[in-house]
Amino acid sequence: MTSRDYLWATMCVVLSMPRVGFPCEDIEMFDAWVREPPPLVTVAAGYFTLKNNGSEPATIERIESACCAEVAMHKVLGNGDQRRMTPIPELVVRPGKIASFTPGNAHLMLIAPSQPLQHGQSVELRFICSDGTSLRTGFDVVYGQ
Ligand SMILES: [Cu+2]
Repeated sequence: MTSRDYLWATMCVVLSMPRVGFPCEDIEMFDAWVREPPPLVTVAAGYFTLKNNGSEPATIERIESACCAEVAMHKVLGNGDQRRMTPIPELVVRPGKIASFTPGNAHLMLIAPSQPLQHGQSVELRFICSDGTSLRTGFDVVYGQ
């Protein structure tokens, strides 16, 4: 086999391989918003809906942002006075599935913002998947709701 034949053979193998997944890049984000916290409150809640349009599960391991000291995923357990929240260590979204963080169900905690979060602003959050891919999304800071 000449080196040219070898090159073609290699290219054919590469082109015929199944597409390798990039889980966080196949995520579509909807309704990403942060509730403006009351004055002097140093934590804010964020909400979103996302869909995994890829062919592999997307495992979101953590979320980063320059806005805040920390961004955590929490779910709400129980109801009424019994309500409490607990961390979500990772969020797995199967292919074609939707995950919704909505009030009373689950939320992001934006902890210790470096500047007050006020309506009209947008904060950029970066969702990081277990394979190292990531997704940046702007969250609109909204008053009330
Ligand atoms: Cu929380």
